[in-house]
Amino acid sequence: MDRKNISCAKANANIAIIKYWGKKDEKLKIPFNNSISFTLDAFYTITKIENSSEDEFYINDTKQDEQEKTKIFNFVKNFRNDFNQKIKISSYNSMPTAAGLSSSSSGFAALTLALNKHFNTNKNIDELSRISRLGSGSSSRSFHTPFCLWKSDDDINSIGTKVDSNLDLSMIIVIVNDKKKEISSNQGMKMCVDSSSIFEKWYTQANIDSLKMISYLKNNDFTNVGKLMESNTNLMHRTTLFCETPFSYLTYKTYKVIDLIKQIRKSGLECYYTMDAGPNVKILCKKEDSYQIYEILSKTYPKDRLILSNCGKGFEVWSE
Ligand code: 2P0
Repeated sequence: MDRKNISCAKANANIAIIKYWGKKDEKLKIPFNNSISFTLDAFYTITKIENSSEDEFYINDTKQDEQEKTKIFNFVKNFRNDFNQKIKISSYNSMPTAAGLSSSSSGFAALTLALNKHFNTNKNIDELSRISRLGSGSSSRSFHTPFCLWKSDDDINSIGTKVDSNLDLSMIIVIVNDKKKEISSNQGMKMCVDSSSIFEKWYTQANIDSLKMISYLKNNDFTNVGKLMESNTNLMHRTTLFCETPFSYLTYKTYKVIDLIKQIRKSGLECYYTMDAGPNVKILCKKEDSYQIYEILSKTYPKDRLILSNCGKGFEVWSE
């Protein structure tokens, strides 16, 4: 059989239930605070790497511009020793790219895993999580499922580690806007680090939140997991309003979804919201309630704007 020597990896995206918002080391992407995530089965990236006559980078079959290509091939240096060994990288995202749907978390995790395979570098999970972090901070959390803690620590120890829990949860994503965001999360968090008057309050509280969240997860205390997730996202989004030039990722449509979640909760079905660097809303609920909540949401939102996801099953690596 003809072997084409294509190295492939699949990684799930993760959504933070305690947010990463602000780097204390820009270059090494070391965060000010610990964050905790939940991986999604429905949101993933598959990356294929093959030898080529020139370095190339595609996302969803579209050739990427020089700026994107340079960023990615700088990252390739973490695995490639022989610069003459050119490769073609083809990534496929199951979700819209750069719309606050965490495509960079699965993107860099899948790329890291595929590069490790292609160049036979045999790095362990901790090393892969660390290197992936250098590409995109949140991707360091895509190496453990369903819950992962990413610590604010030094370069070696600021990596993803598994958080124990028996909670069986799902997430429903309400897409109110799938366009590429105007202020990237990198720019947004930098603006907050540089000028938000409540930034210190944010990361101090987020570090406290991360410890509480670990204990709620361990105790399978879904009510407190949900409440804490909401207060954490609320404070993260408040930091943007206290910048020298205030801005917000949230829109009127975001708040309409939040109102609906509160109504559903009042009716006795537990569900909680969180938002990232974009207006889309992610709703955390027990898996056993997820379909019923999805059906209620579908009375207000078309089904092509709703994605129901269980937790990710873990990454995969293979060759073709
Ligand atoms: C998070 N976000 O914890 C937070 C919440 C956005 C809002 O992680 O600059 O694209 O590459 O490290 O990985 C955005 O993450 O940012 C992000 P960089 P990245 O999920």
